Amino acid sequence: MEGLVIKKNANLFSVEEFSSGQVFLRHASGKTEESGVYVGDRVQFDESITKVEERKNLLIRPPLANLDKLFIVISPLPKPDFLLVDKLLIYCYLNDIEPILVLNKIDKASETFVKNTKSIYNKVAEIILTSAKECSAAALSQKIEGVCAFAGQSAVGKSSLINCLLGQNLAKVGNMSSKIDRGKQTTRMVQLFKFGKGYIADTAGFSMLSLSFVTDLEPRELSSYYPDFLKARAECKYRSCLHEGGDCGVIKAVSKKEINEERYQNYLKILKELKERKKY
Ligand SMILES: Nc1nc2c(ncn2[C@@H]2O[C@H](COP(=O)(O)OP(=O)(O)O)[C@@H](O)[C@H]2O)c(=O)[nH]1
Ligand SMILES: [Mg+2]
Ligand SMILES: [Zn+2]
Repeated sequence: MEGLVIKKNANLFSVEEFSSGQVFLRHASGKTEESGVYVGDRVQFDESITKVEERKNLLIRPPLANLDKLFIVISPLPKPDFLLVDKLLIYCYLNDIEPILVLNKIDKASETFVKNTKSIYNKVAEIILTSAKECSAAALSQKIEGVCAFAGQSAVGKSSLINCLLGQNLAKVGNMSSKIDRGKQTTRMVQLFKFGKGYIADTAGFSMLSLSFVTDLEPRELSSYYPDFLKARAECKYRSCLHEGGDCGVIKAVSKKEINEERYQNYLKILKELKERKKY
């Protein structure tokens, strides 16, 4: 039989069989036990899990395989950390994950805030507006397809959105002042919930994706993960331009406001991190 691993509990996996949708509890065996089985894995199984199909990606924290879409959630409050957003976007492009930007708490957002956010990211990713408070998330629920997960700063409303979509209080909602997200929560479990044409990963206990992704990215490759830099990059004098100075199309585009200034500044910060990492 063939199925999808939707839950892991100690050594026991819940496998949803593809054709019947029936869920079987199975252990990994021999080779698959050695190499590891993760939530999101497509597997072959009989009395136990005998084979893990090739993965398109594997996140380590939270442990999740074959992620298709990542909803990057931001809100007017807490104020968006656009550096984190940009890192998550690169993470997605590197791992063959479709990023979608979710602007939550629109019940609290000013028109200017919405307009500014759209102007920064309209060339980069699809943007969806939601209010988890009013459970206004129709645009979001239509986008659920394949294995989907949520990421973003603490208190932007990830758990609230998941609860709104699933119609039950599965994910623990925190308040703005409590320091719940990391460490304190005891459930470090990832589970997939069927929703629409896909699954929603409830990654309770993980405030955001582990961002150790950048290690194997060459500094000069970085700007190829910036769709909004694409046109300007063609104007750089040198093909290996890092867009830090000199005769650079990207810098010109920033001064003409064709590329967002903050996005460019954050690009420089990520570039610096990559260069420093390379030194060791
Ligand atoms: N006004 C408003 N508050 C929200 C919205 N979504 C979440 N919140 C509140 O923001 C706080 C953090 O929400 P939570 O879902 O725990 O955020 P998470 O840390 O990203 O999972 C809670 O007090 C929620 O009630 C929203 O759309 N509008
Ligand atoms: Mg949460
Ligand atoms: Zn350049």
